[in-house]
Amino acid sequence: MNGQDSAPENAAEYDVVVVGAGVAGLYAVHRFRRQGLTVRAFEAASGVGGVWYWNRYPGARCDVESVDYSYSFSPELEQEWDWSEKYATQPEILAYLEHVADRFDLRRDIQFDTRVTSATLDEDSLRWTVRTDRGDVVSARFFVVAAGPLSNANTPDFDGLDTFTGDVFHTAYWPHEGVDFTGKRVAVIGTGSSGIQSIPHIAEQADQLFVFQRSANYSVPAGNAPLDDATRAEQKAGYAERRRLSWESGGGSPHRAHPKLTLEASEEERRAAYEERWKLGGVLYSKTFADQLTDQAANDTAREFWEEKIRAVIDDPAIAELLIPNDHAIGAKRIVTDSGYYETYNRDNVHLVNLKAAPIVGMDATGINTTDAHYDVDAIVLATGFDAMTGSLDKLEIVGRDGLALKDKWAAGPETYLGLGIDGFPNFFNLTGPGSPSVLANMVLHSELHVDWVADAIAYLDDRGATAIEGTPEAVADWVEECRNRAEASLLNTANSWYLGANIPGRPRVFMPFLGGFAGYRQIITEVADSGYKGFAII
Ligand code: N01
Repeated sequence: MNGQDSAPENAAEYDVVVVGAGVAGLYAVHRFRRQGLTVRAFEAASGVGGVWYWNRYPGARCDVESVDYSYSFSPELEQEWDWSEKYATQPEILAYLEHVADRFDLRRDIQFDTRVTSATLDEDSLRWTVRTDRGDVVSARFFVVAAGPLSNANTPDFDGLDTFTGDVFHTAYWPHEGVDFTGKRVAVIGTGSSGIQSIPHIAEQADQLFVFQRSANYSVPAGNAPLDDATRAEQKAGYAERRRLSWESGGGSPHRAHPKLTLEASEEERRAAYEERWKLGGVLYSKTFADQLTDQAANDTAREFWEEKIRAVIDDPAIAELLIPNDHAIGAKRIVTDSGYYETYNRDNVHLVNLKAAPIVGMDATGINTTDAHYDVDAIVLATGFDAMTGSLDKLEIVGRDGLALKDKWAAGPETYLGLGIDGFPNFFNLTGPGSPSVLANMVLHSELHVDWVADAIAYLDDRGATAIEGTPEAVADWVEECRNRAEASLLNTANSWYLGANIPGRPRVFMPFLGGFAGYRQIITEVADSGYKGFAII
């Protein structure tokens, strides 16, 4: 590719091509269209939903409250949709996104079962030529990737996996018809969110369940509950205030950290605060106090409280010992939100396999071999996560100025200005990816924030008769440094997590999300827009 790729003369032309019809892609289609732009979205799946289309494993559920994990752009939509539980299940979130697609008539601008394979800049016109695996070639002024930071599943290169004669499933590509494990011996590899959510469900069905754990994780019970009419009515009546608080928060939900720093609070206050967060459920536990993820001594107090709670529900102290992480601060990897995970190890049919003591050597026809045993199983469930943040982008051949491919430009780690601009890639926007709060924030509001920002930038160009917007190298360099400094001040930088690409062999170790909080980030990108896009070249 030479960076001069112009589309054939008969190629369809759009103002915007969007990759993906998940949470961000759906809103992008709606928002850009509302602005009078022509939009074409390409979606590899047969339906809308993105991660919520693919991740159908048993127990899949969001770890942000349903009332918050929903679009804010339409007050009518907020009022008409009824969530049935505090934390929605995958089928309910998918039903919601399907409703949104229908309600706003989005499907007519989405081409399903079509994967974008490349996007190449025509340096003369500054348009993007986009190709798909179905042979489409289209031309777009703006190329917007809404493929999501957690969409490229990671299947480790296990020796002999293809010789296993039983069934192999990946949590991220679960069969739509579901899987019946009744009477089966099942192995689950991986104890991140996907493993921890699915294990209790698989344990209930399977004859025997072997959980292969390489690293223990911190999980906090969801405290999930059905929502009754009164609660729903109260939530709907308070939506405006709830959203205001969310937009002004560190993570995009309306909850505030305790007013004191961890060690300023008395022991009694601290325990009360942890107890309250415990009841709230899940991932918010890592934000009980504002300094919990920057101060190791503060973090230790949260960890001790967590440990006490968890030991109390596991019958066998030796199993508890294995399930309690000893290699990272609590919250430095995303806290898992579970329903009945630790209690599952009290079942007779559940066996924890400690891969730290005996790693997996490989698979054979009948099961899994570790360095000290063979496990005969009928099915293997890979809950082994994602090549996060940049994995899906790498699969798209995105070629900018001078024929430079994005994956080569980012060989040492992703570099952006505000997560929204990349020098050499004018009019290309990657939504909710590296350089933005991304997965550290409520992804629905974050998607709206990014799409609105891009739509406003397009309007700004159009008002001035300009062709393109492009992050300058200086602004990119400054933002990369800003992101690095913030990461270095945080305990999140110290764990071997997918935030750093540490789960994928060969990936450079770079903390990818921006760690300045959702509200802080929103303020920065809003000020940049208001200043006439400082740090961007307007061409
Ligand atoms: O993936 P993960 P995930 N041999 O990377 C293990 C979001 N999400 O799909 O830690 C053996 O967290 C790996 O071990 P280790 C959420 O943001 C949200 O569970 O690398 N084991 C780990 O235990 C989440 O953080 C929800 O030592 C291997 C596991 O596989 C993110 O997605 C639900 C291995 C992978 O855990 C990712 O979660 C689901 C190997 N070769 C996901 N390779 C909600 O609740 C990997 N592992 C909304």
